[in-house]
Amino acid sequence: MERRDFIKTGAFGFTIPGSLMNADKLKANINPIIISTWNFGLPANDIAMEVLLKGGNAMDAAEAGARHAEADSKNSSVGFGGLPDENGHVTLDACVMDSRGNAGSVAFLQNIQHPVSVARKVMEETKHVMLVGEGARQFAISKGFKETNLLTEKSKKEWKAWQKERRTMTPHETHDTLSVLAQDAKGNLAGACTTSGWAYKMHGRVGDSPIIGAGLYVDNEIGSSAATGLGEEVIKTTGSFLVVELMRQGYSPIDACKEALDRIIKSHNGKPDFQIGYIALRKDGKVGVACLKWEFEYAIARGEENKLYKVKGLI
Ligand code: SD4
Repeated sequence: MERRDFIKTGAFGFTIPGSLMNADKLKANINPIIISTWNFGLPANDIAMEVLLKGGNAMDAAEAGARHAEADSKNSSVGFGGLPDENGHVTLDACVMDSRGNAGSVAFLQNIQHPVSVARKVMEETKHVMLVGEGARQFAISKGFKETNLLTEKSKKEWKAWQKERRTMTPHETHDTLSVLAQDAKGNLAGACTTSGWAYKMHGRVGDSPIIGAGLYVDNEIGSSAATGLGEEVIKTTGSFLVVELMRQGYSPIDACKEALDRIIKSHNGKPDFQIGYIALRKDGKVGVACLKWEFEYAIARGEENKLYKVKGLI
């Protein structure tokens, strides 16, 4: 057998996509690029790109983009103004990952407007990766974060209306996580993910967004990926890690997103009734996006250009 064929077939006999041989030789893209989920990814991209164009690194950019959505009271799925859990509490999940493989995360955090920045502090100023609930809140306060009531009058009104029926909402009806993947002028990758989670969830519920490898994963050699949608299903498939690993195996960014979704489609007999979207950014600057159903919007910024795109669901 020729050596080339051997590599393609793999030691265990399964077929590996032909581009595998290139995956570990990816040449880093050095033109700053940002990709973010949903339409509020557009303003997040503007802010993140400003950071990159001023020479900031990918982590600074991703955090800045995420902070923009967290501060926006009109955005009912992230930070201030996020819809609460079934008991009326706004509980936030967020994580960050940088180009050196460092990670930080907070989950079930209350009364702190910028969970993404608390997550970054966990990453940079503690020996841990993840803090949750009251401990995360106390940590934030010790780092100078101010306590804020995150439940706006608008969100309170919607929650009160929901209480009359207490209908189970699916995340795609009410909720959209902001994930930001950034690549800076040195070609380094970083990402951030932030959400108030599934609207009217059980008190204490944590989704995929603060789970490293589920809501977000960054591997500076290969690429990065982030998820939005029904967190429970993303956690069960280690979604973002899977997308990055598939890119390592030679899948293109879009095929990696599709393959990760395909596994979910199969495990739901071809008929999942929820939404999941993945965004992926490969080290060479190539982007891929896919979603399960309906439509999914995402924004890509390259240099001066920042545009919103739509992708249709796989099923
Ligand atoms: C979660 N993934 O908490 C988040 C919600 C979301 O579009 O992204 N909805 O499960």
